[in-house]
Amino acid sequence: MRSHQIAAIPGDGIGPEVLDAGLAVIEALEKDEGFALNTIRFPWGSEFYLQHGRMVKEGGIESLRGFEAIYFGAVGSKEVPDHISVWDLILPIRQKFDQYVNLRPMRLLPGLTSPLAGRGPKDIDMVCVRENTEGEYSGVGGFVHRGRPGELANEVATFTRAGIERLVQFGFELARTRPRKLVASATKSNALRHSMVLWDEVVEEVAGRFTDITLRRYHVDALAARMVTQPDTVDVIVASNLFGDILTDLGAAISGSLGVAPSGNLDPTRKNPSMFEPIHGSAPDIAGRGIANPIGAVWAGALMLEHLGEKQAAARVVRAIEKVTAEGKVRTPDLGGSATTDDMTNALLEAL
Ligand code: GGG
Repeated sequence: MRSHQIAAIPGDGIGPEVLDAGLAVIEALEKDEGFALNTIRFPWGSEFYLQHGRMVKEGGIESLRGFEAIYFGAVGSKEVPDHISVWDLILPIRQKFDQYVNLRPMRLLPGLTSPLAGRGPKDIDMVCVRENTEGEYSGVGGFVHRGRPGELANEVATFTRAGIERLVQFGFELARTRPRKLVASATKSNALRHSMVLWDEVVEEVAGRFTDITLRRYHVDALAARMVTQPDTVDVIVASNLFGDILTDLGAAISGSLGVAPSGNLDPTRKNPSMFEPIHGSAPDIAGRGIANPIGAVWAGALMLEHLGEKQAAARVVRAIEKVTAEGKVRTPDLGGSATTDDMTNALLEAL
């Protein structure tokens, strides 16, 4: 029996509800597939902050180092400013463990309806390779003259050649495994004349090493429009932290719902644990009502299984998701139905 050490951080809002669903689906496969998750839960998040004045206990993030993977729910609540909760929990984990790739598949699952008229699963099948440790979310910047009339704030987008290169390299390698062999680079080098000029230069250099892959360069605004008007022409996207964050919400929306989209925060070198989470946030408006769609978290669980080397189990989870969406009998409210989180979880367990 193969054993995997997992840190589960359910977090805020609907995070615990969808993470429980994801763990139930994975655990249902354990015996059959010959592995066991040894999962330790960490109660970190906004409630922890209200009790202790911090989102994570002192030394807590470092204590995750010994785990093979981190399975994360969501962060954000009305009680804690978002820039504190995000910068005390999720972004430090990504930076500390050098999870420089944020892998975000955006795929219209069978049976789901895209808001784009006439588009089906063959048209919407993209994956974003989002830079995850630097760029616009480097955390560099500050306030001057705080609270005074001349108050000033700056946020310094920080790009390194090495950071761009390793990210783009991952994107091209991924494109090699996909049938269309296309990479779209999200740039904005007409207006961002330093950082995005470096981005473009490094992308061109990396592209030169992948003559079997076609590179297309788009300004990010044009790429956003193309994802709506011609999604079938977009395959692998390489993007900076902020651009990738925005494009993937768009990609999830055209795939039917933010509730179904997964992500993996990867350290491809495997020196540090990688982290898997749905891309959606804590959705305080529906938290506690038992109606959150667990598919994003379950699919993120499949990405985690794949990362752990449990490829057959991962494929079974994805097939179960596809079966349930294709059948169309169980739909949570984000997909236009009235099913609960438990209904969807049970349908996925049944499909397994
Ligand atoms: N499960 C993802 C989550 O809680 N996201 C909150 C958020 O806004 N994160 C910022 C980011 O993904 O960069």
